[in-house]
Amino acid sequence: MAKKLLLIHPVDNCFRDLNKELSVRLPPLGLGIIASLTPSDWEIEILDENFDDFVFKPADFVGITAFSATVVRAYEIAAVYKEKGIPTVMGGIHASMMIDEALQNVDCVVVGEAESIWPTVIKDFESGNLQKVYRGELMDFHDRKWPVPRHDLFHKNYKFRIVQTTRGCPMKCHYCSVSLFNGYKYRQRPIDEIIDELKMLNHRYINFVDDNIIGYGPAQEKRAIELFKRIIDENIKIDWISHTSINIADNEELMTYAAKSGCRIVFIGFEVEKEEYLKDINKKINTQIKSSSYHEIIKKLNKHNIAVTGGFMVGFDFDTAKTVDDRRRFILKSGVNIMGASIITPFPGTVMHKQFMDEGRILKTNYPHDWQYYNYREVVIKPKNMTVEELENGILSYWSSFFSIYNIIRSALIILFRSRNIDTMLWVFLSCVRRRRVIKHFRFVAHKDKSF
Ligand code: B12
Repeated sequence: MAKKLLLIHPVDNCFRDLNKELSVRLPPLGLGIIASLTPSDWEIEILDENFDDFVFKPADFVGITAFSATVVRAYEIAAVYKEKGIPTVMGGIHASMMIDEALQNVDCVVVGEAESIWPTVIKDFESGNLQKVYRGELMDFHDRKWPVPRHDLFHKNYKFRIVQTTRGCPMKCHYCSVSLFNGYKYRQRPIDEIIDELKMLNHRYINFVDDNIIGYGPAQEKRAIELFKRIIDENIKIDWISHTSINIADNEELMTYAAKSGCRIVFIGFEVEKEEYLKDINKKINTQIKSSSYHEIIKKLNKHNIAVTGGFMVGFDFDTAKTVDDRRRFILKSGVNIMGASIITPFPGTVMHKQFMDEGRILKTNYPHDWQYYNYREVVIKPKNMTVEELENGILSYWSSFFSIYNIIRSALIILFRSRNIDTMLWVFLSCVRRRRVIKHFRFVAHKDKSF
């Protein structure tokens, strides 16, 4: 009889009861890749808590993925299998950074990217020789075929399909764990492979889950243009969103082809509004331009029919209650179409985590229980120049001002005026409405706050 691999995507306790149809959710691509690397004589199922309530399902081997925010739930599920004597393996960013902690909860940990090592894990499992830790290499995807993720195993009700075209980031922003995990080299998938995957998916809505789809220099921007042109030439009709860096607005050709290939929204990490602050957090890519031109960048993209989700952060050591409020005003004035506001969060493995730990300024250290608060929405550190309450109130004020009904309508009208395109306006309007719902839900769950 075929052996069964059960792959589990846990969802953090705060979000489990949110409306299951919400399009802010995305399929667990890592598990789709693990499935595609597993020999064909295995039966594979993905249990996805975004849609299905967890019930025990028999399996020979159980693989679980987790971010820090979802790891508590992941360990709860692992305990169920441990009790039944079914072997468990965990991978993903959290377990990779917290190997010893994970090993207290699962039998085996795959550290880093799994493509190079998963076949060995399966072989060892089959021969009864499963090791405790396996380390994946950072593969160069240029000269090898990526396994096409098993998109067919994801829940059909996801609005977006996800595709990754690059991995790695040469930047060393203090708060981010991406380069630690995916390396400093920007690795690009062959365009032919991406085009084949898009054709196979044959789905309208695509989220390219790259950290920066346009890359970090002229050659990489050229490659992005090539990708967008191929999407157009092959007549692949998609609406897509992705993360990008600020320099997209310096390249007219890039914006033109991105828009023509179906780009609807780009997420740009602006983070903070002053050059000295950007230097402080080592966000080098943004210091190349003046933050006073953030609004020009947004305007340019909007004129190309591309909406901008602006990512901003609060809670740095240079922040006071006043600078936090100044940033809020700056955001409202910047003309950003959708706002992503986060409280700084020292994720495991980052420079920031070490620094805060050394200074004894992490408030939530009852690990693993407290990892669930590491979600960018809750205060887990002791701020330097303000109280925890001031920081909490700060982020609440960002949400209630940006996602007020008045401001959502204002944002929709701004982009309509700039793009003269009703579709683009609707993307902004609906994204803001969805974010408002998520934040409202969060405020209620975390703060029992029904207002707003
Ligand atoms: C897409 C994405 C999302 C999607 C979710 C996608 C999903 N369900 O998996 C959405 C938008 C919902 C999301 C939400 C959040 N995200 Co997010 N997200 C990403 C992003 C941009 C890409 C992830 C991805 O799909 N990568 C591609 C896949 C192929 O890589 P992978 O998952 O790492 O899988 C590989 C390996 O890890 C391994 N692997 C993974 N799982 C398993 C399991 C087993 C058994 C094995 C063997 C191997 C294995 O194999 C895979 C192939 O090599 C990353 C940034 C990044 N570069 O990773 C941030 C990132 C993972 N997110 C992050 C965070 C903080 C969040 C949020 C907490 C905050 C927020 N923005 O609201 C929430 C938490 C979600 C929740 N509460 O449930 C952080 C995580 C830091 C940390 N230590 O936890 C990251 C690194 C971004 C960052 N710079 O801070 N996110």
